[in-house]
Order: sequence, then C-alpha cells, then structure tokens
Amino acid sequence: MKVVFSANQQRHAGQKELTEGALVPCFERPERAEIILRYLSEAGLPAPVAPGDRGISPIAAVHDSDYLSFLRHAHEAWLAEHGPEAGDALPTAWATHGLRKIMPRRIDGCLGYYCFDAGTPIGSGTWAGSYWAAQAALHAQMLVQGGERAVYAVTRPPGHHAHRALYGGYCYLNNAAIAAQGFIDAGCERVAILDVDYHHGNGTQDIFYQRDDVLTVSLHADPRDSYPYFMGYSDELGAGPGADFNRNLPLPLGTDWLSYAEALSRACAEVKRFAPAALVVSLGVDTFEGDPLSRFRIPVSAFPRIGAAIAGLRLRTLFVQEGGYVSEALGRNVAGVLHGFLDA
Ligand code: SP5
Ligand code: ZN
Repeated sequence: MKVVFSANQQRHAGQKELTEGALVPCFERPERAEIILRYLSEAGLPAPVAPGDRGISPIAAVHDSDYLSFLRHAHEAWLAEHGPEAGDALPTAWATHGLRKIMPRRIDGCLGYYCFDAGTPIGSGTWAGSYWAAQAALHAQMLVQGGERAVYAVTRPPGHHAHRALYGGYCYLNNAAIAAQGFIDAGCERVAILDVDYHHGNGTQDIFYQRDDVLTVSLHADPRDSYPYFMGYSDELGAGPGADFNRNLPLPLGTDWLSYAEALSRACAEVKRFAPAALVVSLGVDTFEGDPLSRFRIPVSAFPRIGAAIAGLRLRTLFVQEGGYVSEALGRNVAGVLHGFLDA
C-alpha cells in the first residue's frame, strides 16, 4: 500500500489549546506523523511519497473562497494586530445562536466568525501545513483513481471537523471531503466516506448533507457526551436530494470491541448498499482504550479487524488520517488497521 506525506505538513505546529479550563500543549502535534511513519516502516509499508501540487482549485471545490483567503492570511493579520511576538491565533468569542452572523473588522472577531471552538490555533505554518495535507489526500486520490487498490495519506492536520467555511477540532481543510470531491470530479458517479474517528465528522457531514452522490457514514461517541456536541445525532439523515445519504451511529462512552464491531458492520452494510466507485475512510484511531482524549475501550488487537472489515467491502479505498493522539499505540493502531486491510 502506497503512503503519501509531505514534510511541509509539519509546518503546522500549534502551541496551546483550551481544555478543561486551561491552556495546555496541543494534542494534535507534528510528532503524530513521525510516530505513524515510524510504525509503518517497521510494519513493512513503503516509505512515503511526497504529493505533487494540484493547486487550490480542488480545495476550492469544497471550501468557500472567502474562508480560504481568511485561513491563508489570518496569522499575518493576527501579528499585525498583536505585534510580531504574538503567538498563535485563538478565538475567544463566537457567532452563535441569536447573535448576528456579521463579519467584524478586527481579526479577533473574524476568528470567531470562522471557528467553532478554542482548541484549534492558527500559527504561521497553519496554512502551509493544511494545504499540503490536502495535497497529500489529493495525491492519494489520484493514485487510487489510477488503479491502486488502496492508498494511505498521513494527513495531519486532520480534516473531518472542517465545514465549507468553518474550522475547529484541530481541522482547517477537510482532507476526506476534498479527496471525495476529487473522485467525483474525475468521473466517479458515487463515493462513500466512512468515518471511524472517535468524534463525529461534522464537517464532512455538512459538506455533503444535501447531496446524493456522496454517502457519509460516521461511527462515533454519542454527541450528548462528547465533542463536537452539536452534531452527530442519529436523526441527521441528509436533506433535499441528500435525504437518506447521511448516517450517524452514535455509541455510548465505554463502548468495547464487541459493540463497536456490530456498529461497524452496520456501517459497512450501508456503504455496500450504496455501491460506490470508491471509498474514503476517515481513519481516526482515537477509539483506542488508551487514547488521552476519548472514552471508548477498543484494544490494540482490534484495529486489524477494523481494517479487515473495511477490506471486506472490496472497494478501491483511500485512507486519510484523522485523530488518534500521542502514544506509541498511535503508530501501532494505524499500522494495525492498514495491515488488517492488506491481510484480509
Ligand atoms: C480530529 C479530532 O480527533 N479532533 C478532536 C478534537 C477534540 N477537541 C476537544 C478535546 C477535549 C479534550 N478533553 C481532554 C480531556 C483530557 N483529560
Ligand atoms: Zn477524533
């Protein structure tokens, strides 16, 4: 299985996020990609290839242009406002509920217009890092389109929480959505996205909510208890032409492999019924029992079985990395899924 990664992605290196009332070092850090790559090489997967540059247009196919230009220039504006020594940009006020959806003039206000949490900093390398993660996903998409059975893109920063014009959850550009749109634009009639990250893929859901050519299926912790809280419920089924083309399978805190496996096979059945030309997997491994952010109980030994279940769909498959936080098990679990897929 080919692996795609650009060293430029590591230019995104957030400093602090707001968690439980304190600013703590970001959970989403460059070391994640290093750990994953180390385990892939130990597991006998090939060294990563660097993506080519397909430019902004495949990214602009799923994100609004005002949003992209905001992301590209936000940190410069932050420094202009707060001085050259200012660190990362984080919002502190949000355009929520009954407040007006107005674009303020000052950067602090613009951050709250485009962002939905206080855990997703923008630094000097955030645009470059996100851009190259998206290019990695696009390069992998092209390889699958060209005939590879499966390709893995080491996309960090991750993408599944990013909407068309909204960032959060450590995500700026929605790598999975950009790749799925890439398949559609290359002539695939139908594409499915299966999201196995611990958190609901709210951005991916929102981007394709009204469409019947991209099925989105997400397995995740019940949003009543877990981030992102305000989306991911089972009654979100799609709208308009997209009605019935979105599926959420929320699972209780403490979910173990037995109940997870059941939900995964239901999710796979939905994908199979849709008969897509290609499958994009939003591969979060933060379902792991030892993950610092989450509260499922999936053991190391189960990750190859996740890969095997996905392989059973017999579809051309593009894996993009989503969550899964720092520990040696992060690498072991990603390699486990990919190995389980290859061995099935
Ligand atoms: C891609 C992805 O997995 N994004 C997840 C974003 C979650 N952000 C909220 C994290 C709340 C963390 N609470 C930490 C508890 C540590 N004891
Ligand atoms: Zn996650």
